[in-house]
Amino acid sequence: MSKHKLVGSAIPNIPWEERPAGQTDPIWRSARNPIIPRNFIPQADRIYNSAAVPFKGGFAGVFRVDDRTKIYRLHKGFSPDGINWKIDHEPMTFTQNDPDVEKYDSGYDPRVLWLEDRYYVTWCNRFHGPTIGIAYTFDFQTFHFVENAFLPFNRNGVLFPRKIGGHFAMLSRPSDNSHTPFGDIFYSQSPDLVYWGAHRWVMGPVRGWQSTKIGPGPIPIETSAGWLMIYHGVQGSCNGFIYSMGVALLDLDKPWKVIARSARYVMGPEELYEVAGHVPNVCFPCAALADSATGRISIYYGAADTVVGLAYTTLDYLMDFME
Ligand code: BMA
Repeated sequence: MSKHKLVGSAIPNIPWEERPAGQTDPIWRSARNPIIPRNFIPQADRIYNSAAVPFKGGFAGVFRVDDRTKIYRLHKGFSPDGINWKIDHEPMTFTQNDPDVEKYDSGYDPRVLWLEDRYYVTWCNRFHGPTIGIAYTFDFQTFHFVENAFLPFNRNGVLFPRKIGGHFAMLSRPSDNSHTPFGDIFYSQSPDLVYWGAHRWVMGPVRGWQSTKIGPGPIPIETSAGWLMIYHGVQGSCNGFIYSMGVALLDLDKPWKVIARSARYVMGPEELYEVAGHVPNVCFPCAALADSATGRISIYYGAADTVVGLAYTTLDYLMDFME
């Protein structure tokens, strides 16, 4: 019986593996990791920071695929169980009729969610530098481009799964045009997903594993106590950045108010496929499925900018970790 309550739908077929005996960490990895290897589809150089959502009794996903020109694009995929995927060999396309907005030709780090009456995809889009693209779909076949949410430069645009105070709501991480050596999480709201404002500061780096920059990860998970935000925290080293996962609890009505935050990382790069690859030492979470019936949470994360991993936890483990 879980102590804390998830708000939202039950996902009876959520991917799940029991916590290994003797495990003391709040999150444990799938024994089948990496669930998507780097060369899973032809011409892929690597497949990593990717997102999944329940769809038609199974799951749909949007995957970051860097091809053998080393250009990153989004590909859709489908799975009956969230673990075994079929990923389209061709990149996704978006309707986009305004000639004054750059047409989608590449993108990365997608997030995907169900909001009110349709699915939305947000991702890091090209518009004179990185910013947040927004598109919607009803069927995961046709994707309608809405707008770029912000001026460049911004990354990690993460929508909330319902309106807050009557507005669409988004977390993001303003950045620079390169491997940004700074970064705080901000909150913004919009009446229509086109015009964004009323920006609020949520939280910034803290000494240790999250001392260089932080960024929102999966779609925030609604609980009776607040929004559960899984995020990434970055620490610099003489050999580059180290990306770990953290967790925080945000106020339900004013999500820029942080109720609790983990002092330690909940999961850091440790396994070989996380510490070795195209970019070593990266665990980059982009999606979480949460089953309100059991409190189970399954997290999809990119490992070493090379492969996709799956990890498991429960609402209680994460809440206890912060308390
Ligand atoms: C960030 C993004 C992510 C990537 C991470 C680690 O700036 O580019 O896509 O996973 O760096 O390289």
